[in-house]
Amino acid sequence: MLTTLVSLVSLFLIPLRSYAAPSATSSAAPNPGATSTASLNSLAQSIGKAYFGSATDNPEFTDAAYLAILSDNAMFGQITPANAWKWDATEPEQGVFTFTQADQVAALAQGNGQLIRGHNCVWHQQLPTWVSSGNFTAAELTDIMTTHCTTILEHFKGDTCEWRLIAFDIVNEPFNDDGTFTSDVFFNTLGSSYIGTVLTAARAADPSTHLYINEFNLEFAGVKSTAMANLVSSLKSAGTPLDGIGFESHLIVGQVPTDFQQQLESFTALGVEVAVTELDIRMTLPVTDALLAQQQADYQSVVSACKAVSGCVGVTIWDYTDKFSWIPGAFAGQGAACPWDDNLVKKPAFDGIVAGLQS
Ligand code: 9MR
Repeated sequence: MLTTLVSLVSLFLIPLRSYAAPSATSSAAPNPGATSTASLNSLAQSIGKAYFGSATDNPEFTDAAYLAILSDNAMFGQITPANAWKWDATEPEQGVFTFTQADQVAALAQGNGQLIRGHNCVWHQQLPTWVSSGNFTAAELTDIMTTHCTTILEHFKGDTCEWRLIAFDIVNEPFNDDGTFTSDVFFNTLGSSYIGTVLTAARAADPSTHLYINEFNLEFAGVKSTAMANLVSSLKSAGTPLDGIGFESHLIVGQVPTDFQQQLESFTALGVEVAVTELDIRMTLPVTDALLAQQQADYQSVVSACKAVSGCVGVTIWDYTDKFSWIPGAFAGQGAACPWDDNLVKKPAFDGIVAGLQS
């Protein structure tokens, strides 16, 4: 009896709760959405880019509405596995390679006719402790690192798969913001030579995918981008295989660097291609119409910077929807960084991307 009463009361409470106290994000009227019906990848390819893409992650594949949008290859011609190809996911124990999750992303891309950007071989995060705390000698760690990357690259290389692995972030985030090398097990054991070593091993394993170093805060001139430029120059003059530099582009609404395009050009001048690899533009919540309008302008300026540089091959957003964005989990009080909202509805930022590809 009591249970029935509680259920009855809850039946009335649930609708009441959903209408009470509208959140600040949806105060008087709903925020404006996008108006364009364009398809981003088709548009990007029509102006000579290789793709417009999105990151994705395996737990999201159970969301049918999400997956339907992601799988539209006119909208997204490329996907990046946000987590499934990382070291902790693919070699959790030394010599034990697990490709179940990674293969799911590959199969999705293949089924959809989408390119993949591999992400990543060597990074100081999401690194199993058997690597980071193994106290290996330089020779041992060199072998561990090259075995890991060679195995991953050989597993996924284009020769053996129908889908195309267009690029691979071989080295991820090697620098601190002050331009010094990140103090991780690779740098601490091997010095900066680990970068050339792993790039060389990657080329041998898969001669066709484009080998990248991927980094954040290169989008404006400063000590970090200078350090990266010096690294590119020294790798190039040593004949080390290196094809591209990834500009992650985790940006803030109203603070897109004005020299973004010059930064892209300064790297293509060194003989590498560039790509915008992890674009999102976050805001301090709550969402307002003014912030959405600024975000629209910001997406447009990033995308038009890539458009203007012929060596900028494509743009990848770091998941397309706020529903699965990493931002709220990493930056308290911030979010709404993606072009689609939590309900998979296109935001004004979408129109900004379209305008950036068209203008
Ligand atoms: O999107 C990824 C998130 O799900 C992980 O929790 C996080 C762990 O650091 O990594 C995220 O992706 C990162 C990418 O691999 C490298 N550049 C920064 C991205 C955001 O942290």
